Amino acid sequence: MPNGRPRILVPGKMSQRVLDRLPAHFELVFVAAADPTLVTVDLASSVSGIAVQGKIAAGFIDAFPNVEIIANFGVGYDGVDAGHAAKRGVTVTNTPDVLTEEVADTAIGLLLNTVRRFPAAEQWLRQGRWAKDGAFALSPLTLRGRTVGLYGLGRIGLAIAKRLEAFGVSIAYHTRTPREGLAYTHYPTLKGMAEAVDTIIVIVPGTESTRKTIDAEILDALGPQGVLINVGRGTTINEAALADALQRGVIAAAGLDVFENEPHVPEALLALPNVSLLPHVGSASQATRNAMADLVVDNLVAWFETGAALTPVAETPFKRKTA
Ligand code: NAP
Ligand code: 8YV
Repeated sequence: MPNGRPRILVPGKMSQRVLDRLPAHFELVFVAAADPTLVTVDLASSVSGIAVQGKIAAGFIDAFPNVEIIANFGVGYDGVDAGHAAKRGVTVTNTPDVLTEEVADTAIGLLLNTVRRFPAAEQWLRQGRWAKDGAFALSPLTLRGRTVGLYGLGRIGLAIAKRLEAFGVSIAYHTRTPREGLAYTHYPTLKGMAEAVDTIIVIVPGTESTRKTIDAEILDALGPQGVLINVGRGTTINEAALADALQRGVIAAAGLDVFENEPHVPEALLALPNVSLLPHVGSASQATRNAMADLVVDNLVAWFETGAALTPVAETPFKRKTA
């Protein structure tokens, strides 16, 4: 802790608001990427905390013997090896709640874009085709009469469900544990839900238990009128199986905000007309990203000033040890 102020490391890119606020409380140091080979001996021993907007693997955590806290920019912390952090006694924090409503708005927008083809309709207008060729084609799909199954009904899933109620669609969900006091139908299996609904919205975290669970079998169960929306993580979907299902009409359409290998999007998906694609913009308004940035900084400040983080993840419910 040089000069008595905790040293916070930022590996790679980070929200400018985080970078602007941290120096009021901490000494800030940087490396170009979360790569242990970039860590000098002085850096290794002096870093007390890490602020990250990307990936932190076990080897990078191990490069810092005195690190106490890793503050993740985002509610999804699949990029940080929180299991390893827990073994090392390192706290990991994320940014829940402050982005919930924004991401739910995005999910609804993406659902409407996918079902009613609004992005293609706007292109039709912008390309002068309305005047030249006449009205844009009627959308083969509608939201009317649909049954929407939420894969995940946590903070964001519930906010999406509340919005869907206003659209007059039937609502079901699949989670491992049913939520009490809700009128939505719970399915204990993803397959069971896929068979019962015609629309799935994916809003589960990217974990080993969700990895590639949307596969050919689930898409087949969803059926030819099926619509798949993903605002969770790209790893939850077998993208090759999805592209194949969309090509062959196994399902009707998909809307994706997240991808397995961002920022790269499979050519097979880009080539399809029945997919609506967004570049991971679920939380991407200035106001919501500011709130996320503030929670990253506030977690670090709370840890070093009060001994407890504001929003630690479930794996690391630790309090700060004082010497
Ligand atoms: P959350 O409150 O922790 O909710 C997670 C939900 O997923 C819970 O209902 C949980 O229920 C369910 N779930 C977890 N593992 C499951 C499994 N194996 N099978 C079935 N259900 C499972 O999280 P949140 O705040 O809503 O955020 C959800 C995720 O959205 C984040 O982790 C992140 O990956 C993603 N996200 C994306 C964007 C974007 O920009 N597109 C923005 C923010 C967040 P059970 O535990 O009962 O199964
Ligand atoms: C951010 C997200 O885009 O919070 C999450 O889990 O996916 C998004 O809000 C991302 O974390 C920023 O890197």
